[in-house]
Amino acid sequence: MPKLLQITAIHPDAQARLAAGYELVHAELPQLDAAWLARHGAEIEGVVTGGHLGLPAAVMTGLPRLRVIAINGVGFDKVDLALARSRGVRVTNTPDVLTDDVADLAVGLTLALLRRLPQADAYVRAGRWPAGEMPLATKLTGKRIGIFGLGRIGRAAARRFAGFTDAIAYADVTRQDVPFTWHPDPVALAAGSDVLVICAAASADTRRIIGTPVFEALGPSGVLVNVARGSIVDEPALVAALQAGRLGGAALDVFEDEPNVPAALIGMENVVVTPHIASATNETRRAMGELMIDNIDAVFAGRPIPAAVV
Ligand code: 8YV
Repeated sequence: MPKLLQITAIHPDAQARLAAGYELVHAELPQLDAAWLARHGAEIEGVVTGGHLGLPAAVMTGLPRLRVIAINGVGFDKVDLALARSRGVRVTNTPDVLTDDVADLAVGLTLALLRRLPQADAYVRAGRWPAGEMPLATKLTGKRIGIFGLGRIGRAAARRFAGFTDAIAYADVTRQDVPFTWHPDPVALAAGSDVLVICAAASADTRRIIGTPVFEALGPSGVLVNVARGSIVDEPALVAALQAGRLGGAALDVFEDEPNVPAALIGMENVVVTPHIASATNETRRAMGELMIDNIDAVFAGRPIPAAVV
């Protein structure tokens, strides 16, 4: 049985299937130092990781027999693809099966933020209802929605938001054949949006692309929703814009330095935070795990890989 290094938890059903077909070595990323690699590195033929973790280049280099980096997620921004390619290491991911969940959460976070659902829940639980009604919230229906990144997830989010409004626009590098207004850049998109939803893939091109000019364009009644990657947003600039009241609010599932969320964000009433749960449903995590193992099986069997990045 090939030996795999597993650095992320996967769905229990997928875990059982993985354990039946492979010898598993479990470790956490911080453990994978030079001493660990010197002891175990030569035995490892595959790595099971998450989109949020990827695999540091130093670890990849310390695994001389590595054949596959299997990501239990769609994002591959934390894997050095050029290095993998140069070493003949395949990189696989789990697209499509998580699209619905991520798009669902984009809508859920938007509603949570505008309708103040976390505060409403806390209000009832704290026994405050008998003393009076909550302050009024903000309506979603009819608002102008801007989608930054119209890939699979962005399109799925746009379809969902189309149930709330006719005013949907997007920014992406290329104009697409869709019934939504195209803007070439995120500042122009933000200027015409009440809600800016980040659905783009993380890359060197999108790193911190959502910064002060975008927040200024969104303005004090605009809000930011991020279900993509923390690295796309300039987090210190976001905190500053929210603190100064130059941006109306934010609903965030992803952060620059997970699992660390800036204390300033946690202290704000007009911010909703969730712990990177966009794909975290039983159904979807099971499907991701199955696809991830299909990918690994294909590599070791020499078959075409269902979802190969490299
Ligand atoms: C997960 C993700 O949090 O798909 C991605 O890129 O970030 C998420 O689905 C993670 O990959 C689960 O392992």
